[in-house]
Amino acid sequence: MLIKTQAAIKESAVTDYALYQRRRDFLKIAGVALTGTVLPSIAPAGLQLPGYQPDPDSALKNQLTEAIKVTSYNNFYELGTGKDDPLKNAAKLKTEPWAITVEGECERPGVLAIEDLLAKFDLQERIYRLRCVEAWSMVIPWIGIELGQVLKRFQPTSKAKYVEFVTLMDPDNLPGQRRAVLDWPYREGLRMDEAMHPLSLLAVGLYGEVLPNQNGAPVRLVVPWKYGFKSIKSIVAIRFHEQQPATSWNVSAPREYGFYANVNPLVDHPRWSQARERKIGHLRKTQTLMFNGYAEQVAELYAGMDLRRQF
Ligand SMILES: Nc1nc2c(c(=O)[nH]1)N[C@H]1C(S)=C(S)[C@@H](COP(=O)(O)O)O[C@H]1N2
Ligand SMILES: [Mo]
Repeated sequence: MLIKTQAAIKESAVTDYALYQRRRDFLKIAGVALTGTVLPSIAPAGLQLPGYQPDPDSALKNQLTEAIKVTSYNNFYELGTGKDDPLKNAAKLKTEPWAITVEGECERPGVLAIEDLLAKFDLQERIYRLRCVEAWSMVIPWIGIELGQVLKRFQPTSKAKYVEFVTLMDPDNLPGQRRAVLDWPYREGLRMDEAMHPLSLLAVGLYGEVLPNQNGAPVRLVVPWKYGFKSIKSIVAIRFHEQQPATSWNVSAPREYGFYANVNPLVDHPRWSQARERKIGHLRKTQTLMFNGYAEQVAELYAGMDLRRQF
């Protein structure tokens, strides 16, 4: 791992996609290994990202949140409840070795090592807005694999109506898990059609680099039309279910955090409005968009549902 200098940290503070792209091209030409050179963060030392398809056409490419904010203002309760705790405690997350157990309602249950995930699936860059339930948002160039492509390999049966995701349980190392802030391990879930939707991503990197620990290394979910808490970090298990699985936030405060958690400016959180949000790095608040701006792609998944009741 390279030691980051102040200069390297400043250089990472790019907001403009073209600048980010030019810097990457320059590093490639200069033959610099990209991993660990740009982000001011603790990234797993051993992992390397193979080439990926960049996403220069995204309508969000000129709205990227600064890399330094993406990697230093986080929600990752296993590493502490303060926004700056995950970066401070990042080294406490042990990511090597890492594998995901896939089980439940599928023909071919198995264990997927992170190295195999990187070697066997096509990596893509996807610029997505992530909207936290706390009414702030970021725009992040993720690198990952379509979740559906991975799930298909395990051949879910016709009984598989839902899929559950589980975060690493390691209270000896993860300070947050020694306190009962949440029902550990962190668990999340999706309906099968949501999981198979091409927008759903298993992310392994961001800003051209291996995922930093504080952002959920080595592999996390990104479901851009749902509140951030659905995008579970540091996944060790995926389970197919016939029934809707229990999820950590829904168990801890069912009136505040529903199973669906679709971004919806018309349905307020019991303690605050969801109509507006603060883009991190901006002063003025902006209007929150239905399904976080992805309505055209995903609204049909919820046709006929009462989104006030099934929030
Ligand atoms: N395991 C785990 N996953 C998690 C969380 C968490 O505390 N633990 N926080 C969630 C919340 S509330 C948000 S907003 C996003 C934040 O992702 P980021 O820190 O990469 O921006 O991660 C989500 N995934
Ligand atoms: Mo969140």
